[in-house]
Amino acid sequence: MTDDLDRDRDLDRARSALDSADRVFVLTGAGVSAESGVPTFRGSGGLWKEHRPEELATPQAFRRDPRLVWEWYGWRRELVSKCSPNPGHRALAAWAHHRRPHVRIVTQNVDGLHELAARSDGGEAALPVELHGSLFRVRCTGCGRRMEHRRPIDATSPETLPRCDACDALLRPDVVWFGESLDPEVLEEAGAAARSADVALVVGTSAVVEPAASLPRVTASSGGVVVEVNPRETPLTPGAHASVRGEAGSVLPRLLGVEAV
Ligand code: BJW
Ligand code: ZN
Repeated sequence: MTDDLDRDRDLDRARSALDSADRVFVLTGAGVSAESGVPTFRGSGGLWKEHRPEELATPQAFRRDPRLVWEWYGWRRELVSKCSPNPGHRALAAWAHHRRPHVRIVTQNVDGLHELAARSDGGEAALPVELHGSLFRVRCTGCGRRMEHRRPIDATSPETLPRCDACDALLRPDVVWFGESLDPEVLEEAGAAARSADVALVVGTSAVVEPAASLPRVTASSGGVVVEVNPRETPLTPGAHASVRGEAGSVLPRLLGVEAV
């Protein structure tokens, strides 16, 4: 009962902050895609075979065993290509497209589901900034060329892994691994959106991976407030203006006043 009252109070606080905002910076993480069937990284269900994502999402892991890392990414690609945007993605896309305030969606996810939701809503304006790259792009480890790549990955042996047409070097997923820098332009765009926002709406991230986790704090230190949507507490919760406990797919349509289509 108290939980319900707390949730309603936080939902009201979050809604009024968003209603009076001129600019909103939205930061999403794996939790926003959980209801689409995409596994999150941390917590239950975060393991793939016996491996932790933190052990696979590194340049060292790729150098040591590219076949294993490609097998994981191939599995994730196949899984994600069968998933669709959920009501949370769709509510965000519709809100960003049709409503004031000005909204910038920045995601840590590499699944492309925000983009799919935006395109099916007809809203180019709601295309997200992808901080950690894309599952469906590759980068050449030799010549650095980047390209879209959606074909199935044959990871049965090191010899069958995808190679560059131009220089024959091994291709790698075009994602940002631990210890690698984010694309400076992408990070600058996200930072500018965070700095100029009245509200940082943070959805479905454990807020432990930097530099993404610090972006909502940039909004707060520039005079804005943080609104969080997550079933669990995160390091951002104590400083949040409102923290709505719940799943993105049910909270976001209510919070944003947009019925998912
Ligand atoms: C729901 C829900 C539902 C569930 N609805 N919610 C400063 C201090 C300390 C360390 C560092 C630092 N600066 C940099 C570092 C090092 C490192 C780092 O952050 N380490 C920390 C873990 C300690 N950062 C980096 O290396 C970054 N590079 C960098 O900063 O370069 C410069 C530099 C290098 C070295 C040293 C210093 C500076 C790069 C980070 C790249 C992260 N890459 C990954 C993989 C991407 C590719 C791929 O997908 O394979 O990105 S790791 C993984 O974590 C992935 C995610 O995008 C990211 C964040 O995870 P996320 O989204 O938060 O998911 P979960 O699973 O953690 O949380 C899910 C949440 O959803 C939970 O809260 C649930 O409760 C919730 N939820 N269901 C709503 N239905
Ligand atoms: Zn090449």
